[in-house]
Amino acid sequence: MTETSSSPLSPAAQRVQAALDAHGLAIRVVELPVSTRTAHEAAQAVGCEVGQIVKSLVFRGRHSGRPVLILTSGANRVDVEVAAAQVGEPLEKAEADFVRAVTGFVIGGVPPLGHATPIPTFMDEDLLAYAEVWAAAGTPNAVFPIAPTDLQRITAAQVVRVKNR
Ligand code: 5CA
Repeated sequence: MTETSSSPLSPAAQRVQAALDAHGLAIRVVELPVSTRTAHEAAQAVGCEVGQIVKSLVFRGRHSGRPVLILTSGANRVDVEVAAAQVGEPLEKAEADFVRAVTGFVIGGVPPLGHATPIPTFMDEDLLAYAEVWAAAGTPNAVFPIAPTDLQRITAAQVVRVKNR
């Protein structure tokens, strides 16, 4: 076994590492001594552009009550009307308790995969402009790098436009 990390990951980050491992990707979750709670903090922590940070935003279908995950570039704000048109249902921003119940993770650490329940997933097309992006890995100081094409594949995400133009 080739274990390169120096200290064990926290349990929440381990769940994300296991989900990545299940897809056969040689990606290591990194837990940092600094906060990656926001896209700006995460970009600063790993030394990338804020647009390369993947925000894993949970919305709730207004009619169905079902969760929808929108993986958004850290440079963008989701226009809920634009997103709803592509999802096919009016959306509202989810409450923190709902996010925790459906994903199994707390806000600030919600990852794009490895959730407690399956969540239909959409991905901001702007993420595809980068060779590598960084996503949250279960805690507000854990992240992992991934090619956006791999992220799209392992989350089975539908690529969408999330901003108004
Ligand atoms: N770790 C970072 C970068 S990978 C991260 O998780 N960023 S995030 O954008 O995906 O997660 C924070 C998001 O959670 C915020 O953009 C905001 O949309 C949402 N959020 C923050 N506070 C609340 C809250 N009280 N209730 C619902 N959503 C919230």
